Amino acid sequence: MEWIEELYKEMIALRFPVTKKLFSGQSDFQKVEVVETKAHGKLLLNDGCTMVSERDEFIYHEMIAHVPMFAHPNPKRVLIIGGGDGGTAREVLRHPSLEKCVMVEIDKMVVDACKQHIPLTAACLTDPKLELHIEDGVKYLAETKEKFDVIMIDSTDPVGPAAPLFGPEFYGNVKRALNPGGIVTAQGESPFYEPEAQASILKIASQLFSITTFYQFTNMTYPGGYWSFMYASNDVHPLKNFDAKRIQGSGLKMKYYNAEIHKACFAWPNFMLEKLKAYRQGFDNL
Ligand code: AG3
Repeated sequence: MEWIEELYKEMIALRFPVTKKLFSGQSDFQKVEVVETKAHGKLLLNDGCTMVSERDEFIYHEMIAHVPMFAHPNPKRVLIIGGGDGGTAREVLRHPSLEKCVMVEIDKMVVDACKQHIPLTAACLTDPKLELHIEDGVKYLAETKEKFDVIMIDSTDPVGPAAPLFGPEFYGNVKRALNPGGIVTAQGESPFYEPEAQASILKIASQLFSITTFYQFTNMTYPGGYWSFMYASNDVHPLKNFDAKRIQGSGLKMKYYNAEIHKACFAWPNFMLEKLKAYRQGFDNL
């Protein structure tokens, strides 16, 4: 039996039995691989890190997208930075209020490999409401004059091409590109393995936004299983402003996300609260 392995920072390894190798290429930015696995469907890896498995991708993609899309009262314009596999765009595009979704992915090889091998996430990339730019998201945000209601940072780990997506300059431009009432969510790493990276990103956000926190989910294909997104806004509190009836009213059927998950995902155990308390804003006395 052949296996593919993610070795995560010499702390833990994830191994998946491979039934078929579908794609392997070296882009200008990273190694891109798609394999068929025995139990997780097709799996996308960038530089040996698991990004998407067909089996559980719905969890990550529903959570990065629907939490801000249902916290915001009327999201019309959305920007996705990264997200080349298309899963985040797919969930955004389901929202009836959406007028336009701009997606800025740096690596064309990821988009092409997913279009060819993982249509489950990438089929939506031809949707007329989607404007896809193959470009550096850092540069795009520094230059764009467009404004958005929700910005989603669907990145890899904070190394290589994604490293600037975790920095202060980038977040200054995120803030500038948000409409009043805007929300940003971002891939937030592992609470167990990356508490320092989380504190650093929340510190940056807390200097620009008045409501800042992480929210959590669990999946089967990221190291440790326990994973997070960052949430920041100056106006929209994800719990105080939340109208659960909008979920039912939307008619959308989700596999993971629902009103109970929305309310619960902002809850953290004490070891995390301890690490985040200096920069988590807007969640006292709820
Ligand atoms: N983004 C990557 C999440 C981080 C995974 N990290 C890892 N396996 N070490 C996923 C992109 C989905 N659209």
